[in-house]
Amino acid sequence: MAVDVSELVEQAREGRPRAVARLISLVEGASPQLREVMAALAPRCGNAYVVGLTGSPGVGKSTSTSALVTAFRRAGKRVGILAVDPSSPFSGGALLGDRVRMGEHASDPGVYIRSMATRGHLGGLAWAAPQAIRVLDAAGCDVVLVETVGVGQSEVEIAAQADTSVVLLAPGMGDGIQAAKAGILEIGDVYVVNKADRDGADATVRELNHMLGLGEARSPGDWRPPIVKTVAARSEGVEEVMQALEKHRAWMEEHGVLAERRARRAAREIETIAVTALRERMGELRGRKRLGALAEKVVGGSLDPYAAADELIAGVTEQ
Ligand SMILES: Nc1nc2c(ncn2[C@@H]2O[C@H](COP(=O)(O)OP(=O)(O)OP(=O)(O)O)[C@@H](O)[C@H]2O)c(=O)[nH]1
Ligand SMILES: [Mg+2]
Repeated sequence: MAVDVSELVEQAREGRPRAVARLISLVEGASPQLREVMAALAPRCGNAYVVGLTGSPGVGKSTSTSALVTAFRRAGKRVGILAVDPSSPFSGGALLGDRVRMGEHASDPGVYIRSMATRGHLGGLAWAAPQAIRVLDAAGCDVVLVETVGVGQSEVEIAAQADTSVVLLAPGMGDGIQAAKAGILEIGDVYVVNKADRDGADATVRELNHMLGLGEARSPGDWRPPIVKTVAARSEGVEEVMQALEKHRAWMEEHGVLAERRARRAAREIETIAVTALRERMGELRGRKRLGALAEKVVGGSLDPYAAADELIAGVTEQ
């Protein structure tokens, strides 16, 4: 059913949660009206500070997010929370858990909470999350917190979409430093060792510190990711995380890194949308046997594969 997009955008800007929810649903459902939505949102985007939180399942991302929301709210900020589940086509399960952990914010008009499943989308996480972030940004959120379960590639993807990436670890999970080897050492701007009430937190901090120091020598002025110990369940250490975020943001602004990251993010977003559109169009051509016809010519020797590929590309871009 067609929706009055400009009215929805207007209502979202006034901070009406149902309008924000509707807009994100249009994004999630890859609505044909998406172009219209994005065109209407564009002039209102660019104000939100986007913080990504990643880490293994159960490390305490939602609990930490909730504690951070409390801190940001105390500072008078409007906050959007996007819980992205890259492994599931349904977000119901994650949502239920988060309702419990984020319950205290559910009735706060200055907070939007949204779960999002990205599997099954062409382009997946890289495509869907930035669009939802834009909705929250345009709706006047000063901060958008994006929680993603760390399953390999998704960590890297979400880090690419955030202004600041927070990587969470917990002691005694065994896989913490293993995960670090798998690439999180490159993506964290701030590291949090949560569940510091448990044995082994200091060892995890030491190990992480050691691994972070192994990289090549940094030049003065480079960002050295801090490691913060927290007990998110008791809101301990959350002030330190807030300070680390503030410092990182200030450092990025001072060194032009924030603008650089945002430009890179936009470039990647454009590329993803273009590639997704091309792939869709390619699929249509395949459906219309265009590819099959070209393949027969190549088999028969009347066309070489390069010329056939050129023809296919021409078919993709022609309207
Ligand atoms: N002991 C202890 N438990 C904690 C702490 N923080 C969170 N927990 C508990 O750890 C469990 C998982 O916390 P969540 O915040 O749901 O973790 P998550 O990373 O969001 O989990 P997924 O979204 O399922 O990947 C919950 O039972 C929390 O109560 C902490 O600092 N100490
Ligand atoms: Mg969670």
